[in-house]
Amino acid sequence: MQDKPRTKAEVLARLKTALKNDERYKNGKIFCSMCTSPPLFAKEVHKLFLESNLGDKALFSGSSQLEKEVVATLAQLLHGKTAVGFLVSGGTEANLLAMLAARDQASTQTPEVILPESAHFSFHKICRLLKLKPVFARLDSNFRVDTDHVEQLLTKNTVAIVGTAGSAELGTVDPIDQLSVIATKNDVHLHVDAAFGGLVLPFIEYADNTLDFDFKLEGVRSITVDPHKMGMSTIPAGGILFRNNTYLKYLQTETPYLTEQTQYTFVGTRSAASVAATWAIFHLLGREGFKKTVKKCMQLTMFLASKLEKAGFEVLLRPTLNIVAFRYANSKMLADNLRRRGWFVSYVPRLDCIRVVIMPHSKRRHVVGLLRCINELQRQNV
Ligand code: 0PR
Repeated sequence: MQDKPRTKAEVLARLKTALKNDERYKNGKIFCSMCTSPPLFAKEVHKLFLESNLGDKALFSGSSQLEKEVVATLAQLLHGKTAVGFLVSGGTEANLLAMLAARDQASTQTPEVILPESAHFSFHKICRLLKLKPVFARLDSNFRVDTDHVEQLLTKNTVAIVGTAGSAELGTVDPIDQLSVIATKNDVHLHVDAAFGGLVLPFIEYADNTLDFDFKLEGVRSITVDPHKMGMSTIPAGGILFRNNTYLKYLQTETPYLTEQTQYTFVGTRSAASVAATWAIFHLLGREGFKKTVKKCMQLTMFLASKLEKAGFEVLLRPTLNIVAFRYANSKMLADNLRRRGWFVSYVPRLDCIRVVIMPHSKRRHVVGLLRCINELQRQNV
């Protein structure tokens, strides 16, 4: 820290330089992120609640009420009549709390968790932290977890089975209905990581119910659902829901000198700003608004997938959610070259493919621009 204070203008000038080096969603070139630009109104609401701390609920009872209402809305969307939960720092913390509850409700000293090979990398961190042994289940030809293999991997030490509703790499939804049957039969905690898909799937009408993923299924005990992804909210806004309040005791920590005597989240001091922003978005858009946004994303996703197919690329699967994955002779090189030209897509080494996430900030003209650049590189054979 320098000795003398600086002027606001000096400080701002330096900050603006930093901001210039950040990519902006509105430029439409970010196709590798699951976050997006929140509606302007949500950003304004965020600012109103900057000082409010959900780590001290009685001091900020208004904000605390907003959190309860956001959780109630999420619970309603996910058919959780008795569900309880919290808004947390993100999908990682949400998954962590679910795994903590799963581990501590079981009595084994050598806990194991069955994860699909496609599980988000947050589970790798969580397993290290909670000393859980990760056991990986194979995927089937549609990149969904092979439920026969899950069943084979069950042991007396299994404390949880994880299924993903909207995998980070491909946007696939595991057969949660079948996992629910297995979990119920074996009395094991089934956690659904719907960090991404949890605010997409409820707004798509599917012909069948094989994509059911929520508390409608009796084996599902907890769900991660993040407003800062397809909820379009400000960061940090993750969400964790439990089927009912019996799981809360595993999360509980005494906070004797605070205005409330218990905390359930991992993070202590917690901003209410993104909670208020989430509340605002839910009310501003309603189900209709979400349906419209999701529909636009899905239409653009299908448009991109079909154009890529026509151009001769191998599209790995018909998109379930708003993610397209495709291969090229040298996918890594194509991703690098796109990036050099300012287009941000992800290269997924595990599947040797390129992943394109179509978020609400992606417009048709941006997708057309991306396709043009891909086609150019393809023609130049680079
Ligand atoms: N579960 C799933 C299915 C996820 O996709 C993610 C994150 C998480 C859990 C963890 O959530 P948090 O990152 O909120 O803790 N998925 C994104 C991803 O890995 C995170 C992300 C978002 C990465 C925006 C980059 C980015 O620019 O792709």
